[in-house]
Parts: sequence; structure tokens; C-alpha cells
Amino acid sequence: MIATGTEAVYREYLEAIRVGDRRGALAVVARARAEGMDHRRLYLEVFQPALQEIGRLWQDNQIGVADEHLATAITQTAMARLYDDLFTLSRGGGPVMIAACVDSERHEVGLRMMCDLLELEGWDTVYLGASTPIESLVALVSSRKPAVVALSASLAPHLARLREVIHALRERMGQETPLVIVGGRLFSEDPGLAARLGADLTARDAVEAVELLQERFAT
Ligand code: B12
Repeated sequence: MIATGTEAVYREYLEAIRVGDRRGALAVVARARAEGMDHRRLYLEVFQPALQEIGRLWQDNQIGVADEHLATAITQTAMARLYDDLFTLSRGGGPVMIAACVDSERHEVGLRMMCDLLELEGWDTVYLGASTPIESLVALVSSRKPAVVALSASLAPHLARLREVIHALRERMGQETPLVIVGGRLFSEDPGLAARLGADLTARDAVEAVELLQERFAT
């Protein structure tokens, strides 16, 4: 079936990852790109809701942990393939951002989306991914001195460690501390949370994050 419009692409993509059909899922994405769907729509209107639905099916015991792992892995593969486009579409040379999920936080896909979309706008993102130890993150930020540090958290028990990182960065770097942006499921649900943890900025999703950072760092 030929997909027309985002809704059809979403449904086909979801069905493919739900049954673990990697080739089928990648074909849906390739066709959507060929038909002109951009990265923002693919990330926010196809991958994000598809993974949320996978989470719901997992929670309801309609699929198992292995099925969820496979669906996530397929999405990471799809994103890695789309990443190739960034080299042709992005001019580079923009501000630097270091991005990490702190400590035992393993939900990394949303943060990766934000990095990819910023790369498209010419940013240079240093994506560290899941479970980054606090001390080595602070050491890297202190030595590289990026314009922005982005931290992602999806689970409430991880918020205390996120607050610790922000505190450690401010203590070590003082006035040189980069702008700290935080996000993830918890922040989308509670917009005041970011300020309470000591962060400078938050955004509900990757597209809003890119817009806010572009405004702040417009040249
Ligand atoms: C994939 C997944 C996993 C994978 C993650 C793999 C990976 N490499 O990332 C694995 C298997 C590791 C996993 C593990 C667990 N998970 Co999980 N997981 C999911 C799932 C299905 C999808 C997450 C995802 O990628 N979503 C898509 C992305 C794009 O959305 P997003 O993360 O919200 O990101 C967007 C925004 O939030 C924002 N954003 C994200 N980061 C940042 C950062 C900044 C700076 C900014 C500005 C914005 C921003 O932009 C993004 C793009 O728009 C969700 C379901 C769901 N509803 O999300 C459950 C879910 C989050 N997991 C859940 C749970 C319970 C767990 C476990 C505790 C399960 C267990 N018993 O082991 C563990 C905890 C692991 C840990 N220590 O972190 C629950 C959380 C429930 C709750 N109330 O806390 C959920 C909601 C599933 C459910 N319905 O029950 N999980």
C-alpha cells in the first residue's frame, strides 16, 4: 500500500515495528522521505507517537519486552540512516551542544532526536546517549565548554541525579556554565519542573527545543 500523508505513514510504520519487520519499517521511511516528508515530521509525527504506542502495548501486556526492544532498535536504525542526510543538508559550524542522559537513565531516543534536528540547523552536537556517569560528564563539559548542555530524563527517580549534575556544573564552572536545557517525558508533563531543578530552559518536544535554542543563539 502506498502511504499518503503523515497519518498513513505513521500507521504503516507502527505496524511494521510492532511485528518487528525491520525491512518493512525502513521501506516506509525511505518512501516517506522520497515523497518529501522532512525529518521533523518523521521524528515527531511518526517515530515519537509510534514508540509511545509501543510503550502502551507493552504496558498492557499486548507485546513483550523483546518486541519493545526490537521496535526501539528498528527506530534507532531508521534514525541512523536519516542521519546520513544531515551531512548533505546541514552547513555545520554552529554552536556546540553536549547532550546526555544522566546516571541510570536509559531512555535516549528523544534526546537523540533533538541532537539530529539541531545538526540540521548547523549545530555541532556531542551526543553521549544513555547512562552517562555524572563525574565524566562534568569533566567533559568543563574541558569542551559548549554553548549548551542538554539533559534528558524520563523517570522520576532519576531527577535527583539530574539536579546534582546541574549543581556540579554551576559549582565547577561558575559564570562559564553553559546554558542548561532539560527535557523528556516528565518535563513535558510539568513545565515548572525544569526551573525547580536549576535548569535554564526546557521544551515539550525536540522541535520546540530547536526553536528555542535557535532564538537564543541566533547570529
Ligand atoms: C523505548 C523505551 C524503553 C527502552 C529505552 C531504549 C533507548 N535506547 O532509549 C528501555 C527498554 C531501555 C526502557 C526501559 C525502561 N522503561 Co521505558 N519506555 C520506552 C518507550 C516505549 C519509548 C520511549 C521513547 O523513546 N519515546 C519516544 C521519544 C521520542 O519520546 P520522548 O522520550 O518523550 O522524547 C521527546 C520529548 O520528551 C523531548 N525530549 C526528550 N529528551 C529531551 C531532552 C531535552 C533537553 C529536551 C529539551 C527535550 C527532550 O523531545 C523528544 C522528541 O520530541 C516508553 C513509552 C513512552 N510513552 O514514551 C517507555 C516508558 C518511558 N518506560 C517506562 C518504564 C517503566 C521503563 C522501565 C522502568 C521498565 C523496567 N521495569 O525495566 C525501564 C527503566 C530503564 C531506565 N533505567 O531508564 C514507562 C515509564 C512509566 C512512568 N510512569 O515512569 C514508559 C512510559 C512505558 C509505559 N507506558 O509504562 N524503556
